[in-house]
Amino acid sequence: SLLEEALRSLPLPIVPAFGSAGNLHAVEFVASGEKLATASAARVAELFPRTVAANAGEVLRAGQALAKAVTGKRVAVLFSGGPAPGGHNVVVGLKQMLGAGNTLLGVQGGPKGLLNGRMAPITDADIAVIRNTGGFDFLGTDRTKIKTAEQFAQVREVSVKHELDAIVIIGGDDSNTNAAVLAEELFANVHADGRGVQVIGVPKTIDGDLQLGELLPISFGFDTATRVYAELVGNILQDSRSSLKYWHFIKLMGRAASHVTLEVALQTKPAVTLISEEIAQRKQSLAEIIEQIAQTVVARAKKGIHHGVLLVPEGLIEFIPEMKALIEELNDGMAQHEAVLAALEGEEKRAFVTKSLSPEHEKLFASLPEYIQDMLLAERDSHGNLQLSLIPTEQLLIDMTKRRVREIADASGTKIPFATQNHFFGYEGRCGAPTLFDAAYTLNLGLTAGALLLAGKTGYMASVGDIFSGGVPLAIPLAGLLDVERRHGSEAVVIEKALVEIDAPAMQYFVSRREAWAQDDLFASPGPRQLWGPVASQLPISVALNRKSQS
Ligand code: FBP
Repeated sequence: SLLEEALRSLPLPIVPAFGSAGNLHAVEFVASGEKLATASAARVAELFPRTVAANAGEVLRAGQALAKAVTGKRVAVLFSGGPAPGGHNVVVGLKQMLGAGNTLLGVQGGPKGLLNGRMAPITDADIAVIRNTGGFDFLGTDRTKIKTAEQFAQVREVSVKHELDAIVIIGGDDSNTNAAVLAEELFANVHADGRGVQVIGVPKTIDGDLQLGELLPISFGFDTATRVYAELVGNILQDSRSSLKYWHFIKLMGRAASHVTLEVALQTKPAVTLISEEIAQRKQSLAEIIEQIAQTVVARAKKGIHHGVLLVPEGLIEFIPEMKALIEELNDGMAQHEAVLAALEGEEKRAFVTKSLSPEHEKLFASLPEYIQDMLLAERDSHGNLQLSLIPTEQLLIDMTKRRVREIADASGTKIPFATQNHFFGYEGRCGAPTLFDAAYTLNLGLTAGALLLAGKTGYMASVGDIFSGGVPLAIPLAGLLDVERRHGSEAVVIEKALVEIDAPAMQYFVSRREAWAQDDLFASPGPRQLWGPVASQLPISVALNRKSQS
């Protein structure tokens, strides 16, 4: 498109440590003085002995320019998990930092493509085409978890066959866990001369749940995706105020965490916004949530307002304590009866599961509409996640609120109009052209990943700190982020998701205003994201608010 053409030539800022666009240089990475470890550090040291010994949990920051140019490296790069705007620019930055003296290979189709050795060199012509464009379509992506001995052997074989010196994994928490595991597996003795394969992760996800304060203020893609959703929600808010007849229930993507929903609420100020983490903290039941929504509908109706917008995070269902307990029991049961369930469908499957549940969960499960029951029984992804984006939570809330509003109307003998529309904004936000923030951030993440490889590092996640004042390339030791949990009776290594913190400034700001937004139409419609002009460099509101309190 014309826009894509214009964006390809858009200049982007480069962090001072790497020089300038026309004169890039690699750097040494030096200890920052900050160390990372989780409560599982001792077990992580047993499971990841070589990377833990080499990296010692130390965060590194860019130092002086490398004294000698590094050449001859062969590096494979892959996307992993859901797409996020800016991914292409990571590849651009990586290619620029590796320069003509090294080879960058693009892995097609994510981790599965790596296992199958599907890769080809990335050329300068490719880079010119993908620069500043949205999507992961250049290489494709998937969600394969690399965990078995057979898969590790496959990666070794592929590394030998393609003479790989390094692998860069662009992904979220699960994918960076993959990166940590591979870094340990491939630490040494992959090639005949005893060399290993370096592995570096790059923090991606629109969900915003890969965060680490100043070290990693936000994952890339969050800014663009929330701006796309905020534009759509803003348009709907204006429509609802114009046509004066609908309540719109909108589910927003973001997996477990409510960062996306909170950010969109801050940008658009709708009548009702549910934040999963707060619901969990207050231990609210589904019935209590419905009561809260119904009371807002009734209060607005009393003022003659028969319209409104409600935002619901896609992960809500897992945060309602009773539903969480039900899902946990279902997860265990489904793992236990995997073979039997695989042969059943529809009514038979629901009946089998219902009778295998404990009495309290049997009742709760039976009370849910079939479309929710079916989604709770759907296959988990290869990381064991419930496929939240497929669960029509917004429809469930509509159905239950309708029932409650009708009861209130009947009891009071009044008429309460409550016409609804449901929406899910998810996939439409993951591949848009990156905002200036995401475009610049990802280019510099790519440069940082490349510089880490040239500096001989492995087992780190690339990051850019101090993004509010020029930016400093950082290396976060992946093993320092790992936790060890027990899942279904065995050990699971995970990077904990960063959830919305209730006492963080962004959440507190929202809490202090939501009552006013509920009572009247005080919405904002931010319009389309801007790539030029006065508001193009605006930061996500939640990131800016939370950062303010740290400075
Ligand atoms: P990751 O970035 O963590 O991979 O996930 C992003 C995401 O968009 C989630 O918000 C959503 O729950 C999920 O992907 C949807 O997955 P899929 O693309 O497999 O339907």
